[in-house]
Amino acid sequence: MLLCEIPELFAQDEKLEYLKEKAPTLKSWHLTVRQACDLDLILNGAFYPLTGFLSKDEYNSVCENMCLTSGDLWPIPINLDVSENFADMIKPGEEIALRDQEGVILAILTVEDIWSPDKALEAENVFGSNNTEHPGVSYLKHKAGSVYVGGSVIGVNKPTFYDFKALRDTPNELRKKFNELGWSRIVAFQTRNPLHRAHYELTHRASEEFQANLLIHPVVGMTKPGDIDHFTRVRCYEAILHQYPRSSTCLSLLNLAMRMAGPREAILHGLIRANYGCTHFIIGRDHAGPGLTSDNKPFYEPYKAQEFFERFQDKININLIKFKNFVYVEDKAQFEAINEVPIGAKTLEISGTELRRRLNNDLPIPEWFSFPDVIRELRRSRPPRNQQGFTVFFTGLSGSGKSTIANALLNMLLEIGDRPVTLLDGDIVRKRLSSELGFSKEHRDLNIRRIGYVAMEIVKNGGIAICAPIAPYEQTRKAVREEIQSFGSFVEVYLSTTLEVCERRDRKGLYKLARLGKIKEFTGISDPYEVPQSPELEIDSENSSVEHCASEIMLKLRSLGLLGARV
Ligand code: PPS
Repeated sequence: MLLCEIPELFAQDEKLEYLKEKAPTLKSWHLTVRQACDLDLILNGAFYPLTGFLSKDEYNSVCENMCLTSGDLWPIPINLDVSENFADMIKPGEEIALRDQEGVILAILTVEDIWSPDKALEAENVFGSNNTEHPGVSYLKHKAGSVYVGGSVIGVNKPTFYDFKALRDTPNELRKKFNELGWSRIVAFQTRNPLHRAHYELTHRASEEFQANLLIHPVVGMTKPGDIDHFTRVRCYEAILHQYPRSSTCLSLLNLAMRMAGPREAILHGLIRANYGCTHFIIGRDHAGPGLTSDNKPFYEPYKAQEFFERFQDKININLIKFKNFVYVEDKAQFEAINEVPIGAKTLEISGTELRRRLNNDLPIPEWFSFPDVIRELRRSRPPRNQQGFTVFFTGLSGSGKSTIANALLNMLLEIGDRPVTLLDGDIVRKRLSSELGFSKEHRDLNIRRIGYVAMEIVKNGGIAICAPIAPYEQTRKAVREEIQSFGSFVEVYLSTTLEVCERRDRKGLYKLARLGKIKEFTGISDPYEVPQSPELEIDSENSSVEHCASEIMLKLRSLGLLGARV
């Protein structure tokens, strides 16, 4: 039986012309990366039956009962979160233009309602947790705007992608491809990681056991912070595609923004793959799970996603294929599901953390674990830690010694000369990057975010960024840390030199003016400084020389493996 087309939400012909004329006159919302992914999948039918961003009633129904107001199963709220400022500018019934980061108008949304969600309740319902160690909860609480806007959308421009164009398919493009190939049984494999031999075995077996063609369908939208970037992963997938039977395997990329919501997300993944025309869907041990809490407890119990999926199976138009974890059985020189391993047999496993450790330290990775071509790609994009970029982020009161020590560190690292080094000193940044900003909380945060952004770009490209602002707020420092850690290490150095000492030094005479009330909002005097909760290093510069402080930092960097053994 041929697969039919799934409804897309793009305007056509005259209506399209009319909307293109009208769109530039509307108020605009610039989509975040996550919203751009969501909109893409709403418009192209991957999120069918959604017709827009959820309205308030639908949102409540999805959060509480996992269904839309129509009764259709839908597990994850897909919301347009905006700032309070923007929300104040719009009203129900109004049309707004949704633009991508470059300003291209992708769609028009007709505002149905505007409301402030109860995020704690949403987190509990959707993620089963309010713990911000969960990346989905953290995004919800720290990144998502505080107001949601619901309403239907109509597409005016298709999003453009310049990478791996040939591998990006909409549901209808893939359905057409399956029809042309004569595929009617298709098993989809969802992944946000490179494929190693265990994944290869599992997918191969699923396809053989269920006599189904295989769709390798990796997520290239947003995955868990810290994951391997999709460029590297797709090169890895391409590198091993030839291992699969060519006539029954297909690789296609999915522009999904994952929430890491485990069981609920497994259902979303199943619904999406059904929309893509697949008949079977593989779910393993910890599907879309974010891993462990800091107390080593899993956010979701092993195989919980499988159980959950089974409960709703009759409402999902795709068959579940359950798999146990695969381990390598040494005596048999092959992979087996953990429950089928002969008693007493020696098994081998390499966890994601262990793999990262080996890549970071340039250690061997055995061939039973992965394919040489995959490892080559991974090593290319993730050089050992002592060749990666990193950030040293100083924080402390004015006069605590940040600039002086940062400058000494800069010179010590330049002397080594193996990576480019940039110093983003507080004063200099305020002249060159943030000259229009003052010292309110909002402006300080913006200043630190800018520094963080530049540092992230430096680290991404293999350089060393030394940042030396006051950075008085813990939450902002944490946000910058998270952003940078996706690309390299973040070493926070807290200069704990006391206010008394800083004030006694008063090298710039600012404390005096602050005490006289001539400088307002002065950190430590009339503005807060939040002490870092877990910096990598704490230094009190009162009784130490600059050389000593800088060499302490060098020792720390060495102990973290960030400096080569012989430098
Ligand atoms: S922040 O909070 O991180 O944005 O501050 P930062 O950009 O590092 O501050 C840079 C320098 O500005 C001087 N200065 C003040 N500091 C704190 N509070 C107030 N109100 C203020 N006004 C001016 C101060 O010299 C900072 O430099 P350092 O090197 O810390 O002395």
